[in-house]
Amino acid sequence: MSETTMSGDDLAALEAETAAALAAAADLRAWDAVRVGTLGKSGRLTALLKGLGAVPAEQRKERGGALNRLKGALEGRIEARRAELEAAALEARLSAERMDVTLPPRPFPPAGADQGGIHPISRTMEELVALFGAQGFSVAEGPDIESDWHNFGALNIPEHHPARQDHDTFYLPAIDGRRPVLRTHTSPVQIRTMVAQEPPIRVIVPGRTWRADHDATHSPMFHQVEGLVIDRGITLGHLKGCLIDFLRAFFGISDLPVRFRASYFPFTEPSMEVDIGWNRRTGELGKGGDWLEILGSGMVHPRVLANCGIDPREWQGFAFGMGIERITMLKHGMPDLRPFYESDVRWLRHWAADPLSPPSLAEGV
Ligand code: 2NM
Repeated sequence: MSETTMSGDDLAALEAETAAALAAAADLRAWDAVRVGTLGKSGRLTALLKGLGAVPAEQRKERGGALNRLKGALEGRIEARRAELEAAALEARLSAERMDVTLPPRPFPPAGADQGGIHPISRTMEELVALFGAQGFSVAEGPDIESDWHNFGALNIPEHHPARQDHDTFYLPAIDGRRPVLRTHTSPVQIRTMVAQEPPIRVIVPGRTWRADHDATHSPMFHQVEGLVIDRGITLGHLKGCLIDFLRAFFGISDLPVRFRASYFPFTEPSMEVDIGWNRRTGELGKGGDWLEILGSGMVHPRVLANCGIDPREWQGFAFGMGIERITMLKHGMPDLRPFYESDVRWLRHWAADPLSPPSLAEGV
């Protein structure tokens, strides 16, 4: 008997065979082969439908109806199996890619591994970003090679100031009669920020700085972080609160004594050195009875604001600056500045921070 004259039993057999083939199809590829072999251009059901024209006219209506019912049934079975296989594939992927987000961080360094770590300068910079970030500061960056105006002139540093003399500043060969400098502080970035942005401004500027100075406590290249806040009605009270909060959080001493002492900088008026409590004999920070100078600060000089196109009658602000090597050495009790730049793997291994545990305020930086 040819396919075109297949009996009702044969249709039932086609349905049963297709159902068995679908059940045996273990993945979507095998499923698609069954679908094509049944409903495709040369599929078994398609061949039966094509043969309908050859069926004697008196049987054709009944035969057509049976084929259409079979077609509906097969389409239903094929679709149901596709849904089943897709759900199984998703389930397999979900369980293969499962991870436990409650696991504690891996220990650092993992046993036997020679893993990299975060350099203490970088770690301190990350902590500064986290702590000042929590006070609403964003981070600004600028070039190491600066114009005289950005590094000195705009900051109200007069022509005769010792910082301008060659023994402090690295000058580069003149271009069009102007000598570029390697920035001696990160303040030129605050200048660039004030020139480019409308107040209110709240930025910190961590970065590399350069001075022609080299001994046990000075390196010709070192790092600073400076901060700048410009808004309406900013006072010395804001400066003090900001820096006291920062120092106590950074050193992890909630009652760390902090003292503000009148000083002088050309770019701030009034200017203040900031001291923290320590014990001179043991080197321990806290209520040790002695004072240690830690940073410089002040209210931004109105002339500096005006130099940057900001009206000092409408806007006021404070700024501060400190050495990153210095606060890092104090925080960790490091005795010597020079190893920071020597790339001695033993020193790095000893002082490196865990790359998998970035500073967080919740745990204390
Ligand atoms: C310090 C101390 C005091 C300072 C001032 C400025 C600017 F650009 F706003 F004028 N930037 N940084 C500043 C003030 C820096 O470092 C010891």
